[in-house]
Amino acid sequence: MWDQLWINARLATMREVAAPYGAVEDGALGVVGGRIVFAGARRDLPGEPGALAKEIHDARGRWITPGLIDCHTHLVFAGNRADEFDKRLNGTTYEQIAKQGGGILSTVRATRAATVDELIVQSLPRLQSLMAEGVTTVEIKSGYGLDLETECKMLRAAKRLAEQTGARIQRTFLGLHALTPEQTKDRRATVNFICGPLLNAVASEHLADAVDAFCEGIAFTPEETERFLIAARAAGFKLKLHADQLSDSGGAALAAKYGALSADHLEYANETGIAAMAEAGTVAVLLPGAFYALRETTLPPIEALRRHRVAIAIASDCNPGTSPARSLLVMLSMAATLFRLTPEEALAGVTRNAARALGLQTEIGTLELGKAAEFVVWPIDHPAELSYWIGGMTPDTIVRGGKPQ
Ligand code: DI6
Ligand code: FE
Repeated sequence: MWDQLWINARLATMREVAAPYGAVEDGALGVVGGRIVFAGARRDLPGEPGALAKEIHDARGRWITPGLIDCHTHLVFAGNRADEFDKRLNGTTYEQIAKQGGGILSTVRATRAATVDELIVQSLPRLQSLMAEGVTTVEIKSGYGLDLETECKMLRAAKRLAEQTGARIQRTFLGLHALTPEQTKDRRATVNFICGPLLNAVASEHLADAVDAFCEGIAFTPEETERFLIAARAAGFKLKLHADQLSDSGGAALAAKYGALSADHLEYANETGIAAMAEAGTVAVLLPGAFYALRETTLPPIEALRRHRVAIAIASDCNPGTSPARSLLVMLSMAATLFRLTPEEALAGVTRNAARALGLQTEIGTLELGKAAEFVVWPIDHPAELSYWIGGMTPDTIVRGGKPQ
């Protein structure tokens, strides 16, 4: 006997098949022990529902999608930068704020001063906002410590958030994010410390699944980034990269060269880098929240990504500076309206392709036999409604670990 059987559902399986959204009308979903044991047409069930499962759930014709995946967030941090937001809108420039010690470094000071419990208390509402919209998997980066103690504290906080909420959380060590004024005095020594003792501490305590770096003119050079990626790959980490966000630094090609799971932002990526990503199977993670908040005018090269058949994912980039976003559904709306993705591309961007951007495509991202039973029942008549409405969509039911929440 199966644990649960969902019937009268319209399944947006998000599998790469001929039907848009991998849709199955009059579908059924069977669950045993938190795994999907059937996902398909009701007529193909191996028996009568009542004889198949202990619990029958009638989806009453509503759409069911895979659990949503936010594959790029910085949601663990202390304090916020609303004051800087206010100053900027009253005429102070980013540069002036940075000179006053603002920007990332003000979040670093607050995060260093916070205990792990305080970090959890402040980060929990941001995670809960995402989860309330059907997000079942969240990637969380470090990067506001810039020292061993605080980087590890952030990653421990992320682990405790997973234990506390039941969310599936992937942790990423963002080892190259920014430098304190002290560290800029000897960049080489700082990068050596990050590529050695700090990376080894994160690896030995199994505090992260992947690493990431901010390869950008205002952050780290391609050479520094490459040294970090080589060291991280040798330590067994999966690789991700903030690439070509504000300028063409060759980040897309660098990510592809080292077989990174994803290259993220990509507003200024060139065609050579995109072709290399296609060759390497590197996913393009687009971050409309940062594009919107920075009032960026250069769109990511969507047509080139389509032409080279690079998988496109969408994420919130939830962070206190360039993307204080707490809604993945609003990101879907922005991906469609600002980046002109189709609603199906946008939904694939937070399901199938987001799973690939985390290296979890065998576990989550589509409604398929053997995958984790993480899915969402929506009060919608068409899957396009998930990017049509500008936020405010509340799921009917969210299933995590096979259990309806
Ligand atoms: N790119 C960004 O836009 C954020 N980090 C990064 O690598 C900025 C984070 C912040 O402003 O706090
Ligand atoms: Fe980011």
